[in-house]
Amino acid sequence: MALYLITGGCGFIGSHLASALLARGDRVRVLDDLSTGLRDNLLPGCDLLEGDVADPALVRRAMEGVDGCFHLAAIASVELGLRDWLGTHRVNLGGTITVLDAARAGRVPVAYASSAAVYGEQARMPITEAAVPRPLSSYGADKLGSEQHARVAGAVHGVPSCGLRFFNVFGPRQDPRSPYSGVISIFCGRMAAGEPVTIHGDGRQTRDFVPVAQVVAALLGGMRAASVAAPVFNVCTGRPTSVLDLAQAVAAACGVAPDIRHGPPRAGEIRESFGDPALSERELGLGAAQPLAEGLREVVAWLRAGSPAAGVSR
Ligand code: NAD
Ligand code: UD2
Repeated sequence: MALYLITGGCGFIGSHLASALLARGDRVRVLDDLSTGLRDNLLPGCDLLEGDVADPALVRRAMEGVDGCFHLAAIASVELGLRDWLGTHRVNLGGTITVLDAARAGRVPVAYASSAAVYGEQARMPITEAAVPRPLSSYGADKLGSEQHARVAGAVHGVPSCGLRFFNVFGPRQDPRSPYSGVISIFCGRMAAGEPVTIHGDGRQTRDFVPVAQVVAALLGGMRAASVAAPVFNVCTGRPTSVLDLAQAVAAACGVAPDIRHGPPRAGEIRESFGDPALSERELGLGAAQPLAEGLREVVAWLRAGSPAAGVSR
């Protein structure tokens, strides 16, 4: 039985990871400031250290005696990065360096969340890990910075790590009320309530929507693959979906006719994004991801069952 630290363990992805670790008999310690995460997401048996992932003394304490650290705490929004550049940088890059520094003493392996946002706009689809990263957001730049610091942590300080470049993750427990949430939770929340949705721009931009179960499998594989060479992997399905098609698919999952409005495109919007999963399938042992329609039905069922996040405005 191993003990793992999950930073951001009260959040959407972190709480699914905690369930998986507990289910296989491991112990879980969570560090979270509850800024977007929910105390309700903390499973029985998990210890919570409440505080900031960029606080070195707290993170050192959280790291004591652990066999590995899953680092997920971040301000997970491109839009918030645009508004509060320095504040998000402190958490998104500063937090990662704090975690890597705390892992140094015990050479604790770190599997951490990077993002497809590191790629920015790419000419060739699907995007492979060999593409030259060109982030178009401060959020993406901080994720790329996290990867670079992980490389330094391995080469100079002997900290094993693995970076997971999640594409657009979705699933139950993603907050449908937050305007900074992922598009799927916003569309599902609004359509299930009979409300209109707004598409930013013409809706022909594409994304690679990954079910959260696939992300959890990638994190577990990433922990096994962590090394001082600091590898990074795409976590994606290889299947592009336009935002327009997504709106239709969500409407079908909700059993409603879609009421779609169009707003102005987002600043710095990436037009096309879908990844090549071949490397992560080979190296992390990932199987094919669940089909989108099936995953959407699970989100709608969770919302209709009275999700703890529904009704909570943060
Ligand atoms: P989330 O907001 O649900 O989870 C983030 C967690 O981190 C929350 O529990 C929050 O309270 C906590 N947190 C935020 N700032 C903190 C701080 N200063 N100190 C301590 N805890 C703090 O988001 P998520 O979707 O679960 O994202 C998890 C990770 O995956 C993030 O690093 C995010 O950037 C990354 N990621 C997410 C997606 C996606 O589509 N959801 C895609 C790519 C990468
Ligand atoms: C980026 C990253 C993703 C993750 C996320 C964290 C890329 C390709 N993806 O996701 O990996 O790190 O940031 O925030 O960089 N949209 C609408 N209407 C809405 C909401 C969204 O049209 O009400 C559109 C939006 O303009 C975009 C798409 O839906 O084209 C997806 O938006 P998102 O906010 O879910 O995620 P995105 O792509 O910014």
